[in-house]
Amino acid sequence: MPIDATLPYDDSNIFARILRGEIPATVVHEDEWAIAFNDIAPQAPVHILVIPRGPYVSWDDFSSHASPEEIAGFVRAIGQVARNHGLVAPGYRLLANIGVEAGQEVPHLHVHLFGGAPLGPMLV
Ligand code: DGP
Repeated sequence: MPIDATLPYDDSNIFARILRGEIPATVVHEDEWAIAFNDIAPQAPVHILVIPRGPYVSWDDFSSHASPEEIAGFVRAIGQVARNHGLVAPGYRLLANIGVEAGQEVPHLHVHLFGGAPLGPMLV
């Protein structure tokens, strides 16, 4: 069920629990500002979710309330993950579902990073 991304942050969500180490995930990157882990249901050979450590539901929330350091750290973490997986030259896709019409399921901002094979055209 897609979430209403305008609701306040709920720290019982699954990614908050991964951040706190309460449930396992295959973490591929972590730093002061972000962590990245493999998606539980990969849709490409590489399918990684990159999330800010801070409690943000949506891009609106993050871009309005995160500090410049958090924003830079999150953006840099995405780039670092792509480099670490050898995706800079072949290329990769970033996608963020925000809110109901995009089908966002987890109410903690996350960017999907897809790669490792030709991905075909974006359908939407
Ligand atoms: P979205 O629809 O953009 O909110 O994507 C949520 C993604 O989160 C979806 O691709 C599946 C993934 N996911 C959901 N639950 C878990 C989990 O417990 N662990 C991991 N690693 N990924 C999860």
